[in-house]
Amino acid sequence: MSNNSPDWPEPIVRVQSLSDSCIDSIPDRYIKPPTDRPDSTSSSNVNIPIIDLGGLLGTEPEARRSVLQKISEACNEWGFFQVVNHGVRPELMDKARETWSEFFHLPMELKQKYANSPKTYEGYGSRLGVEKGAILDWSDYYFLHYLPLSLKDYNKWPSLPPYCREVFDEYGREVVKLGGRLMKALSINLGLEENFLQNAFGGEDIGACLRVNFYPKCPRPELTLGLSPHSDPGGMTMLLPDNQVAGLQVRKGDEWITVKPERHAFIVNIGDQIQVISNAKYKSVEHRVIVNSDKERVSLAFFYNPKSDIPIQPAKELVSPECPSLYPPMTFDEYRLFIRMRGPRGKSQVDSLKSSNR
Ligand SMILES: O=C(O)CCC(=O)C(=O)O
Repeated sequence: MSNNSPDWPEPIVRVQSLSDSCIDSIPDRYIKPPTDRPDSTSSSNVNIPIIDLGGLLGTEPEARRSVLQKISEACNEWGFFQVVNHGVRPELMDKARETWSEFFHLPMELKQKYANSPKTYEGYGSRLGVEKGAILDWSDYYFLHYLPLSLKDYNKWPSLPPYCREVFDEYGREVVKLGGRLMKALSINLGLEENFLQNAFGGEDIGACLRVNFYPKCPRPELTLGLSPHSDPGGMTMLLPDNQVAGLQVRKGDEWITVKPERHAFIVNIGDQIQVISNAKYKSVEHRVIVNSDKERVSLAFFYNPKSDIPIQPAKELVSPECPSLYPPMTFDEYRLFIRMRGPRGKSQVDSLKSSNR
């Protein structure tokens, strides 16, 4: 998006306000075409893998190997997994989720002070793309930066509820540490030196940001989605889901699998930038969110991203005459502009980067 599109193409409507006023119908803007609507008949018992990271943090080589193996299988088979025993305190996870939930229940005029624009997306938002007339998702969100420090701006973080900045700060620090540990595991599993991905992401200068999603109750959940299918544009996402309400669905072949969150687990997924660096050995996977009529839902998606102005390209170690490089170098800044113009679009964005399409 260019700097000459400083605002949204249409007046912003908060989904939370719609939810309060819609009794048994939803505006046409939120109704998806029939093929994109959730399928109420799917009730699979399958779940994404749940991995105990305890062995990764300890000193026992066999336990470490076994965790690495499970992560490797999950990355190859799903691109998604849950982690428990990950080192982030459960009380901090609960506190962060509760504090954000309180934020979304503040009076609208207080939240509106943080209304965002498509220039940086920081703040309180209700749509992702800037395409005029687009069909919208049934969710509001709050987006903020943790890293690099040059982008971290407390003026753009909420100041209420009291102490929220301290809670969000500690949460960010702890989740960044978890991200660093997972990056090592992924590097080793890709056959790279353990600091490879971290270095390719810019070492200490990575980007880290949070999108808190708020999905209000919806009187016609069968017609809409809380978040349309997309893969995550960044490196890796660590999601803290709602502890009461499921909603995240991951694509597996032609099916959408509803994730059953494990208590105090993070849901981890591979983003487009790791797909690029791994030369598509690992793939970012499409996911979406469904809503329901009797419960709202809150989730915290923490994005662990490359430094935004360095070229991201396949690792030379993973390129050979049999596996030629699939992607040309591109900075994350360039990629993000391209994504944000259009809003969530399944896997079409990363797939269109492939060298052969250019
Ligand atoms: O709410 C969720 O469970 C998933 C959110 C998500 O996919 C995202 O924020 O990118």
